[in-house]
Amino acid sequence: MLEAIIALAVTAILLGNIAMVQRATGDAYESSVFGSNLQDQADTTMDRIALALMSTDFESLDEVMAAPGFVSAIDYEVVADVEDGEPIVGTPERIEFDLGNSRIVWKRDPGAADEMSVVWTKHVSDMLEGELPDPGDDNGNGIVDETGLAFNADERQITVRLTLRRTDSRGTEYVRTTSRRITCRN
Ligand SMILES: [Ca+2]
Ligand SMILES: [Ca+2]
Repeated sequence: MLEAIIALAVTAILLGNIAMVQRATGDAYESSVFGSNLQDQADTTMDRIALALMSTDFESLDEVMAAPGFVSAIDYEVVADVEDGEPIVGTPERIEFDLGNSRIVWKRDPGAADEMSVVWTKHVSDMLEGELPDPGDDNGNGIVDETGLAFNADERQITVRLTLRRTDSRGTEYVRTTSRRITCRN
């Protein structure tokens, strides 16, 4: 009888351990999926930004500041054609960080009656990873107090930095940051 109880107890402990291991594996799997989805989202958004800015005439981006300055929105015009060496630009477009809604919004013909806007991503961090609102460059990237989407100019290139931040149902926070240096068309 005692042996049977011990055997049962051992089995129960064993089963309990297996259940715990399975649960832990499930958690790890879910969090890795959550994290990699957020990374994919950051990469896809960066690809879209890069594609837009690559087909832009650098001369038209005069408001983009050099380090340690930055802008969190960029107005540009896509080069539609080149005639006698002069770029013919198309409709104005804008990529902006909507801080209040933590989103990046792309706009075509901003401010016009037929403005078109598309949300490129949600979950944008208020500040870039490691940067704090206190004065100074907290994350040591040469840009001061940069937002979760930040553009800055360097020679004829634009550096784009992006941080996405999202909390899962268990309260675990995921942060994914990506940056890219983009060479404009002209
Ligand atoms: Ca910084
Ligand atoms: Ca700071």
